Amino acid sequence: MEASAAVSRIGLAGLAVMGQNLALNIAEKGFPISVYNRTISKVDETVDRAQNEGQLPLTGHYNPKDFVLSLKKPRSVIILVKAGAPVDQTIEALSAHMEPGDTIIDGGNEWYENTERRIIEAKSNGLLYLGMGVSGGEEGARNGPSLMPGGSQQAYGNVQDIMEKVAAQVEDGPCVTYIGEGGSGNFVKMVHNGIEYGDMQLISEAYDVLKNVGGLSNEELAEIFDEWNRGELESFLIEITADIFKVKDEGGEGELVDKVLDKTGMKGTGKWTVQQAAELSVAVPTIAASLDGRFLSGLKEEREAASEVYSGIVGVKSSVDKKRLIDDVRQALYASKICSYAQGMNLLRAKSDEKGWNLNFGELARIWKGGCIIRAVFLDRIKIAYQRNPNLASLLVDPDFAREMVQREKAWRRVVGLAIAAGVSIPGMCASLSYFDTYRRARLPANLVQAQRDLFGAHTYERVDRPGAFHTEWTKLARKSGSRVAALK
Ligand code: NBP
Repeated sequence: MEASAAVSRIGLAGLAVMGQNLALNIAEKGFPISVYNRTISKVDETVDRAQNEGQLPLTGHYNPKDFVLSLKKPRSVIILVKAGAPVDQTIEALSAHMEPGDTIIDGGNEWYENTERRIIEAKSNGLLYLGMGVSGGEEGARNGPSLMPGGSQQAYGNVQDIMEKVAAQVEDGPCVTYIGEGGSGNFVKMVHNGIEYGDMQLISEAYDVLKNVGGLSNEELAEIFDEWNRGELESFLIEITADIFKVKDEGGEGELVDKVLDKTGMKGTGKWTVQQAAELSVAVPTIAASLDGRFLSGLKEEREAASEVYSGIVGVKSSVDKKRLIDDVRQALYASKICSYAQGMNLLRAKSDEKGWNLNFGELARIWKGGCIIRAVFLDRIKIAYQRNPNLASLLVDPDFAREMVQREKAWRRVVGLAIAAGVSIPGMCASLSYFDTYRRARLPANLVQAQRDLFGAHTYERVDRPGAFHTEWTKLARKSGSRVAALK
């Protein structure tokens, strides 16, 4: 075990799934690293792995002091522990041994306001701080994640060379960029996760329609998803979905996917995304539908009871042309996905405006092209859309995406119509289609809502034909004209 010689370029504290793999990745890229974990068996485990995976330059430490003193100055320490209080406790333990100019980098899925608080606390001790979103799970951490560092730009400068080597690499560079000040890195990662919820929900709906309206087998589904992964939908989530359909149940008949309980877990970043959207008055109906989908999936016993109550409802079964349905679902999935990304990007824009983060949306799309769970070929098109117009009001009005929406609109409506008639719930696709139809219409029935508000609350309304705020005695006038109508009869 290394004693206190300052040999390592960087340190990492917190050696669960993410920390262990990121530490090995950093070591493999040639940066000597020190590691530490509260429970010391994980230190030994990581050191063993470093030996077994190629004698990597990684040294383990059993206490915060030795760990911190083993780092070259200015010191940079990545923390990868459970978000919340464990991060505060880890910072306290480590910062006791750190000096002004040293940096703390929290790589967890942290609430952005916690990061903003810690930036201020760190500053009062002369320390620099980064809140860095890390996406890609275990595999990404080991072989190349997407990294979203926000906070002190000086701190980023100290580790930029490491991060650029460690991140996933795509044709237009490493999947990392300095995101912005404050908690922007955590906020961007949170919205990334919200978009991920939306993608997973939409894919599960495509599966539901193909299976329960189209009657496709798991074998056919595997083939279709493999095929989709060679076209515009090419992405990590489509690829792994194809793989899932191929796995047989080793403990019984058929495929394993049919034996998995239909109850989705979650850790909270999707919920935060929807809460933030509500705070900022930004519509994110597809992401919200995916969150609701997870809530409802949790009511397994209630749903089973309700299915008995409504056992008579079988939906309208019509004969479907399988080939056409498959192609329609592909188009519906793509169009729904564009709406979901438009919502996520607009949420980021609203927060960026509020906080003055000056987020670069094209760069965000670029660093999501590799390493992370939502990595997809389609992100390149989002990058290009924002490069073409950084002030784009919505992806839906980018000329290329608008053309694609028009091309897919009919197929999308056919899928939604068929699913609704058959009684197959597709909340994400419906939410996306309604979002699209609402956004593209110059006139909405909001005139009636305004009139109602003015009638019962004197909230006033604006007119389409002249400026100003107006109030009308709706009830009085209605009664008067009502009696006039009666008199005419
Ligand atoms: P976990 O979120 O499961 O946390 C386990 C780690 O936290 C262990 O190292 C544990 O130490 C440490 N820890 C806890 Br719990 N309480 C502590 C305390 N009071 N003081 C010091 N250490 C404490 O680990 P993870 O799944 O690797 O995730 C790490 C972070 O990365 C989280 O914020 C997570 O949300 C985020 N993330 C995870 C993934 C993923 O796929 N898992 C993906 C992207 C981001 P111990 O060993 O002593 O108990």
